[in-house]
Order: sequence, then C-alpha cells, then structure tokens
Amino acid sequence: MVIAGEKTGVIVVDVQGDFTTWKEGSLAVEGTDSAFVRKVRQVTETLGKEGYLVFGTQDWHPVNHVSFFTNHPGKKAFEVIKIDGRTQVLWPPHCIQGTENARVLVDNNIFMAIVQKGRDPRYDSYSGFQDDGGAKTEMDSILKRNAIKNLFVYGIATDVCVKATAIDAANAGYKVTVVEGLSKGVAPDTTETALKEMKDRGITILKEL
Ligand code: VGL
Ligand code: ZN
Repeated sequence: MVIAGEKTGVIVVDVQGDFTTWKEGSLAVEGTDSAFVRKVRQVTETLGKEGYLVFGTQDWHPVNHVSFFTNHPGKKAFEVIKIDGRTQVLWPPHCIQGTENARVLVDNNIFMAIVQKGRDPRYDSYSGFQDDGGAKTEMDSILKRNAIKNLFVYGIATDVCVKATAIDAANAGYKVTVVEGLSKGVAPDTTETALKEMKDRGITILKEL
C-alpha cells in the first residue's frame, strides 16, 4: 500500500549464501533453497522496476567476531552466553567479510544501497539499523535522505535479523510491513513468537506481496 505523497522503500535482509540451504551455508535456515531465493529475486526485481527504492542489509563479520563459537574456547555452536550483561548466541562462523558465502544473492545493482552490519568484532548486529553496542549504521540516514516513510521488510531470518530490523524501523517511525512468504525463520516456535511480537509493535504482517 502506498500512501499518497509518501515514499515506500524495501529492505531485503541478509539474503546471503551462508544463510541458505541452496549454497550449503554454515548457518543455513530451513526452506532457503534455490526456489526461495529465486522468488525473493523476482519479487525484489519487480519492486525495483515499479519504482520502489530497494535497500539491502549484509551481515559482514571479521574472523574474530564475538558471535562465532569458535572464538570462545570450550563453547559449542548455539550456546548462549552473557557478555557485559548482554545475551549472545554463539553461531557457527558465517558471513565472513570477503568470502563467497557472504555475497548478497540478489543482483546487487537493484539496490540503492547495501548496508553492512556486524563489522565490529565486539558486537553482534541483528538489526540493520544499529548494533548491540548501540552504534548506528547508515540505514536511517539513507532512508531519510530518500524521503522513505513506509517500508517492506523481508529476508533471512524472520526470527533474528528480519525481526530486529523491522522493530528498529518501527521504533524509528517508519510504517513497516513484513512479508512472511519472502522470509524464513531459524525455528518454527521463535518465528511464531517473532511474528506476534512484530504485530504487537504495530507492524503489518503480509503473507505474500
Ligand atoms: C543472522 C544469526 C547471526 C540473520 C545473522 O541474518 O538472521 N542470524 N547473524
Ligand atoms: Zn551474523
């Protein structure tokens, strides 16, 4: 839905090899096969042609990133630890800067900008707007520069980075719609909770676009 005089943008979240089964990613999310990525590509391309401004996020970690279990001796993948009072899930190493599976799997020319996140080894960054240390990315200023008021958000993972990005967008004052059918979650239960949490924050959940 486009409100007259208000511009609508699109944020494609973390559609990268390491999160897909298609590319046998290290943190592959169920259902992210080639058909899913093809659908995301097609819809994103169409939105771009229809005049929506398309933005992307890219998880982009250094090898010594705090979220990798391998950087915490004795810890295993998916263990949860506390760091300075914050909860940190320990993930398999993924989206390492400049590796094949860190690529965004949608034609990069479609994007007005791809905002990288998780570059600081000390902080994780599920949100495309800011990291766990509170450092802002360029996302909000770029959206404002483009007079974006409304946002479609979709990608991987519904219950992690899509959720965090959508909620931060809503908190920043954007009118947000998350497209469920263009998103995949890490686990069914956390995905259901995430969808409910987003609805409770005033985010519209659409099945398909
Ligand atoms: C993500 C876990 C770790 C995501 C990123 O894109 O949802 N999940 N880093
Ligand atoms: Zn990550």
